[in-house]
Amino acid sequence: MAAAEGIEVKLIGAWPSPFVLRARIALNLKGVEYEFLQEKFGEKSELLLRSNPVYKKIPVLLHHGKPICESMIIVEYVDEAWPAAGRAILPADPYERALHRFWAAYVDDKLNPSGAALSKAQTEEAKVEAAGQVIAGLKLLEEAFGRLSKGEGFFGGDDIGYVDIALGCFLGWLKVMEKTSGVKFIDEEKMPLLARWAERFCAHEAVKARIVTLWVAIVVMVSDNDMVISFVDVDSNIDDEEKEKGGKAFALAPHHSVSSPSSKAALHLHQCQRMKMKQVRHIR
Ligand SMILES: N[C@@H](CCC(=O)N[C@@H](CS)C(=O)NCC(=O)O)C(=O)O
Repeated sequence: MAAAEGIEVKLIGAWPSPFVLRARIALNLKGVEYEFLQEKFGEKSELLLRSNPVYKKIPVLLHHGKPICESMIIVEYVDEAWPAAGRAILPADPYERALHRFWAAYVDDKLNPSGAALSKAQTEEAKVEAAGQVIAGLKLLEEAFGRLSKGEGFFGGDDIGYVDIALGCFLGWLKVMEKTSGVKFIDEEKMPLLARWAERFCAHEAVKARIVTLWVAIVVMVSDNDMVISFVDVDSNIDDEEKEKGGKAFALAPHHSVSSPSSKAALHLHQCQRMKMKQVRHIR
């Protein structure tokens, strides 16, 4: 969105961040217009440092210039600041609210560290162990889904709610991890409720455009223990024909490069060139 004077809601973020995605989904659900202030990786803007001096992390929501930090606090803030817009993100009943907060905290405190451990695992043994922890963590959420959804399509009932946002923001990255590890995390047979939920979540109007761009994050293994992650930034203004052709349509922005000698990085870039078309076709 173009920079505009007088927009009362601004979000400091970066599109590949799952935490930023949480704030965007909440704002979308409430139909709140906002200006997206894109941070560059490896650099922190003066505005970010001033707005979140404690953690210095994205996302930060600026409402009339006042900063709100931490993704799930932003989600709650959006729910409370725009109560009349859209459906409530947290349930009204105090006990139900407590349950939803519990499972959202579980995603950040238990599941997310397991995912991080998997992406850092160096040995086959460590990978198997970490992947097992992610799967065990998701199985608990499969059970929780039965309890929270009350037979409807989302953790939040008949629409996206608090736990949906907390967990769903990682679905793009889970796909990336499935590609790199070869492990199917949300298996349709073992976790049928979560598998169907994930499809519904990604297809939801408040999510669709954003999660799709996340899926073109590309991770390439250049050897067993050497991984390079690049992000292919998709410009939403480009037309479909140009997207199909690739090339000009994308700006390749290498983000992480983990222990990659330059020859491997070159190979990686070559693979990216090929993969991005495949990825784009797949998601369209
Ligand atoms: N607990 C935070 C986590 C946010 C977070 O880790 N953001 C990452 C981007 S995905 C970040 O800003 N990293 C920069 C840094 O760690 O310095 C939240 O929920 O908002």
